[in-house]
Amino acid sequence: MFCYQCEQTIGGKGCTKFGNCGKDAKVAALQDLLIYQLKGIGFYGQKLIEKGEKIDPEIQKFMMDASFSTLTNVNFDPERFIEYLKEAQKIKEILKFKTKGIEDNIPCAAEYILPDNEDEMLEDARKAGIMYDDSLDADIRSLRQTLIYGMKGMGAYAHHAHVLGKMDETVGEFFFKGFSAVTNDNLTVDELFNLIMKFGKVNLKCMELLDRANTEINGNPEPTEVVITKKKGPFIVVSGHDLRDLKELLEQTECKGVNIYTHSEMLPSHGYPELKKYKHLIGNFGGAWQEQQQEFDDIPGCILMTTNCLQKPRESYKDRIFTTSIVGWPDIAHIEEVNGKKDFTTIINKAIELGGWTEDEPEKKIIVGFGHNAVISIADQIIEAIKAEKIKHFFLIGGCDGSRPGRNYYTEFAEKTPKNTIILTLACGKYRFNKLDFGKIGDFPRLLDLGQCNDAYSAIKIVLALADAFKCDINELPLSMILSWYEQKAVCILLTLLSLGIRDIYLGPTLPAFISPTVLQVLIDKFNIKPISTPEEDLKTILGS
Ligand code: SF4
Ligand code: SF3
Repeated sequence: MFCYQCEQTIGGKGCTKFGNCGKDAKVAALQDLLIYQLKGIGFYGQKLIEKGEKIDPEIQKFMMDASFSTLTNVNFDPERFIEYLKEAQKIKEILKFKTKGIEDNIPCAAEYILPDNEDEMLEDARKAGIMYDDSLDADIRSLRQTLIYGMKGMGAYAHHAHVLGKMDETVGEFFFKGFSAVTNDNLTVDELFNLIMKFGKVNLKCMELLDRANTEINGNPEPTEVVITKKKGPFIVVSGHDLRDLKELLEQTECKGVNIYTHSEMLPSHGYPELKKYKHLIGNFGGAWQEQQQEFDDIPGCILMTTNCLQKPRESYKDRIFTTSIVGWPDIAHIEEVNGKKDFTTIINKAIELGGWTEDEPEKKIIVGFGHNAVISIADQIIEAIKAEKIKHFFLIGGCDGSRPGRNYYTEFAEKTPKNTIILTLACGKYRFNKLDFGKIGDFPRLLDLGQCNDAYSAIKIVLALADAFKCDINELPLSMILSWYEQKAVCILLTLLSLGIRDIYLGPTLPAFISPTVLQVLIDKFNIKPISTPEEDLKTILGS
């Protein structure tokens, strides 16, 4: 196997025998073969799009879901990948039939026929491997992989928008354009780079679509206090990013005496009016995803994993963790949608049987819910505070968490920011420091949480609104982006920020292994992207003192 798609890749180079995430060589091979199939589908689909034909929305959905399934920490179940592979073959044949007559330059991925036998699939997967063609130019490989990882991230966001009833043709069609492009040997480094910038803009559309889906259905997040301590009674902890799953579970647990806790990226759910109205959405449990094996150990309740990031379940909670949607782990109970509904009876009954915590902990709270609507509604006060020099600078500390010790940088950075600066947080990197007290500036808490990584659109909307208010370029704002990456959703967000021309982003804890030295130099030259150094040094560079 060879995989270098995430930040915890072994030795900062690539996982070759077993993934640090828990992915084994078999699943890695099946995922490679699935991406190969998506390239083949992309080729035929793009030909149809160029002829002015529409692609069936079900096929578009398959492209987003299949891409999402290969994202880090989502699905580890070989059976599910074999199903996807078979479905991919059927779709490819349908599209191939519709494009009858194309004879030249058909890529191997398009011509490939999936065998029935699993062993043969695993054998074939070798030629789908990232490093299979060792004569491929390093920069072309780097840019192709960057685009594929971006599309995996967008697959996740498009999936979330789709389950809430929203689809967009430009977004749906990009999967064909992008997967087709990575099979095209004629594309130059410049052409691939330009396509990646176009992708960044398409991903912005996708994030806007998801924001609309979340807020039209659940209302605009509003500042809300969230209990972060345990309450007596049976419970289910909901992890991941899927607000529809959370809502369905809240509906089905009403009056059942089962408390619902958010975990990790589900924390911002407490700010949505249509979710917080459920009194048994009782609080938030635990920290970021990489703490789950300790936090779930012997837990007297159930866990529902709705999306990434799932780690290998320990024996002590294997019988009480459930997956749903695209997420999967072999031999872990999976709740599937049937006729547009999910039946959560099994997990609810199991939670009741386990009995839950036996007493209340002394209560502690934090505040969430500063999405774009909440922040923009107090824009006048923020602008006044900036003009009066009460607020000197904004730091967007956003992105993923992970287990690398270098990630302490983000906590230390937040702690060292001057008292007259505001910290905006986004995604799961904040769980290391969001329970600390940063104080207030006037009426504003110094730490304002914008939401999940899925809410990156909020950050972009706020930045654009501030630039508009000050009649300046976004790069002239007193705002710095200090980003941490781990998986491929962070890749697509970063590409969107770059496509908007945002410069001087600080990126860590390490740089992606799939970025070649030449591509990195292009990013430095065009966007002045900077690897993080120390909090002191970076703060000094940013604030100039
Ligand atoms: Fe390694 Fe990350 Fe790939 Fe898992 S997803 S195999 S940890 S590079
Ligand atoms: Fe986190 Fe997995 Fe990236 Fe949603 S939950 S940001 S890592």
